[in-house]
Amino acid sequence: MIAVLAGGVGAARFLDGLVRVVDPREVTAVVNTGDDLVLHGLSISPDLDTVSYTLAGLVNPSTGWGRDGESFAAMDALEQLGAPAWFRLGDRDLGTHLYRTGRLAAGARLHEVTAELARAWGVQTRVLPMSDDPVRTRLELADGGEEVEFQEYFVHRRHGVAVRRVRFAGAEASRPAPGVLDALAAADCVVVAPSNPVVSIGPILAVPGIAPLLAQRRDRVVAVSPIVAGQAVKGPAARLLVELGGQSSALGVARHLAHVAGTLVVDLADAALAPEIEQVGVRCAIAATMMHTSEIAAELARATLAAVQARPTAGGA
Ligand code: FO1
Repeated sequence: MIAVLAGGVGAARFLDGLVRVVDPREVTAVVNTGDDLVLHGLSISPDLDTVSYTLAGLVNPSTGWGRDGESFAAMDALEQLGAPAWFRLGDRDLGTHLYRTGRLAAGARLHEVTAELARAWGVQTRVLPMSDDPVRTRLELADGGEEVEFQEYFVHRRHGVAVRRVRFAGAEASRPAPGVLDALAAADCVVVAPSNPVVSIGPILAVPGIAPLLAQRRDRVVAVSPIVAGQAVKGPAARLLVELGGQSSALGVARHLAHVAGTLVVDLADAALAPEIEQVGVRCAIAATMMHTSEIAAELARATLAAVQARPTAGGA
């Protein structure tokens, strides 16, 4: 069994590769819900949907999020009424949010609704939210100190503003969703997908119980760097690492995740950083990490598993 800590698009592409090299039923994805929001009265879980749409073959391949072949008639109608339209919800995608909102209002828990959606779309991999409880990523802006919600920062302000603090509201009181700790404890290997270490993996690690369990098993935990040659493959990972006092490099990722991950897979372009990464106590493996195709993603998944399988366990087995 393999468990994967997952954010959005990068994680979904990695998972799509992974299920080509191992039985999809042997994989559990533990997905960030810190990006979740309520908009137009609807409960929206972007990373859960990105992962499930991708594994179901329903995702929009050009954006990596939302559904393929979308129309935006409902969005146009909302915009005409003066409702906020910066967060683009396609008509088909809206069906997902209507379903989730209705089921949650009827008393279902987020992990149950997520499983129902995945089953309906024919996803064989187990997709779990990190928690059923609300945890919300909030960013304090460097200029003025205003605190904004994740999607306000990421989409509305196009992650173009400096941040001085990130917090995960609700995390302390949250519990891991049913199945999460069992999956992480039983997994032969836990992969930290190439997602933003601060705002995608950070919220998962902030759910009580998850980071201590991974720290205990760090020999079995392998992360894939989302930073290549000092740049984020997608999104604000590079600048957030720097703004919060770290470095925008694979070495910065190694330092950020060293408490939970014993191994880091870095891109071929970062091979020269291997000695410094090993110096911070993280074993370094090198592979092609730019997932331009499903075949490259599958090859990356294979290399990631090999990196941790090659590592002796504490007992020397
Ligand atoms: N990302 C955008 O850049 N613009 C959008 O309008 C947008 C809408 C959206 C709707 C549903 C959904 O599931 C995802 C959506 N995303 C959008 C992506 C989302 O903001 C990010 O991928 C994640 O939250 C970060 O992982």
